[in-house]
Amino acid sequence: MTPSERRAVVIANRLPVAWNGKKKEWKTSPGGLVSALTPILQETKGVWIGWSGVPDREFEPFDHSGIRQVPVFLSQEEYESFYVGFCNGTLWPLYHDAVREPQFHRHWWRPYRDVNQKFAETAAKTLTSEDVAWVQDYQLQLVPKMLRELTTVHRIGFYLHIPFPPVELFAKMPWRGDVLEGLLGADVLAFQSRSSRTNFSVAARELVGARGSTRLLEWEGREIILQVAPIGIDTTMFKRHASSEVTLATAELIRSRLGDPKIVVLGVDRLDYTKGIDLRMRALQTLLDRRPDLAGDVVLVQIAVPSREDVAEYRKIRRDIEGLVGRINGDLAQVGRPPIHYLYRSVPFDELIAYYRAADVMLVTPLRDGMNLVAKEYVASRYDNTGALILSEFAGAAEQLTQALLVNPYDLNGLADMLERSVAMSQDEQARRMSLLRGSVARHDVFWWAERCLAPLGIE
Ligand code: ADQ
Repeated sequence: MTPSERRAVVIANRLPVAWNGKKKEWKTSPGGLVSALTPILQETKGVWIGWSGVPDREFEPFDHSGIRQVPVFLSQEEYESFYVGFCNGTLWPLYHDAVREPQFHRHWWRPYRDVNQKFAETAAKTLTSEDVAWVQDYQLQLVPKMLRELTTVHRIGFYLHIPFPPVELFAKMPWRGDVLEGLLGADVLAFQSRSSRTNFSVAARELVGARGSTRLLEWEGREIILQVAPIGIDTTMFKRHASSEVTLATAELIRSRLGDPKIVVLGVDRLDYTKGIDLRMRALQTLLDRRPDLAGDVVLVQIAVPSREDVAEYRKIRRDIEGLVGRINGDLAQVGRPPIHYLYRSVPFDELIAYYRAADVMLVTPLRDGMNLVAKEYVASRYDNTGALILSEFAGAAEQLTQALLVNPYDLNGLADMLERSVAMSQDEQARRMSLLRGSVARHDVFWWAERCLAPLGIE
């Protein structure tokens, strides 16, 4: 069998389609991962295994966009303990530098293990010894080992979309050995950044006795490749939409609705405590306190997508941020000219790109982020080399986007300084930095990423 004939079987927490209960149909979920993998899965007659997103509801396997979709059933109870509990209450904060206290509960761990087993068993029914299994993300870290026990699949790959934490933090997790052994079941483990790969290698050597280096580990008589494969976006598609007349007209309209300020600063994030939304608002406040002459000239638009509202910490961060917006606007607004415009909603793709076009400065300030695609989407939309990107050093993207204005988001004065610098940045400096950034984002797009991940698994 040649590499191009090998079937790729993606195993992810969610299917690439979502069930619309009213219309009783499946709709493709937008996103880079789906658009990158769709052609590969179509060509190789691949399969996607994942949860439908609807608890307590059985769905039969079906075909969508030329791809076989195999839904995994999750009960409401499993959704709460596996997904809301262990995935989002334990792993998410632990893997993001414990910026919130991770909760360690045995009654969440057991369902995590059982749900991983269920995914592995569903996949095992489909996988043949010629296939490649490609497991995605932190929800399914035990699946590689389980697949090795249940199948004779050609190769097993795993991709971690979020950071892998330093061993000092990871070591706190009572089930650290099970998680490491689960991951070491893969042939190739891929990470967003060099630091995540190093952290994993150290943890595997120190905590379960794997041998080897940052790039190659030996475990139970097998070799495991550790790869760095930063995820990218479909840059051509972003450029095309960003330069359309409709987008440019919408961008103008956005600026005029904001009162035609001199500088529009933009933040776009899922509303998550890892994204540093509060810190960027406080930095703006610091800047306006320091430079009252900028009031009215500089406005921040923050678009926050509702996220994980079933998790208590997320309801709290929403309240905190909305309180902060109220306080800052209360302190600093002139009538009709608030310094912060806050939108709590998901905006359609076309409108999102118009915001990227309307923004002079993009503020991306996560406390920790696997990659951060928003930073790359902004860069890809600045086809005319205008605009400035302020980027946290703690986003995976900072390893690639070295021409951004890199900041430590915890340093409020430093962040305010950088904001001040960005609003005054000359056209020449903007163009020099942006053209280098655009080159980097275009070279490492989502198709480059998919190829980089799949080639060592035997798919070309
Ligand atoms: P996320 O934490 O969700 O992803 P990010 O990489 O920024 O973070 O991706 C968010 C996506 O949602 C972007 O494509 C963006 O366009 C979209 N989006 C954000 N706000 C939006 C809004 N208001 N309206 C509409 N769309 C919006 C996780 C990891 C990241 C990693 C990705 C991919 O946490 O570190 O980069 O997976 O691997």
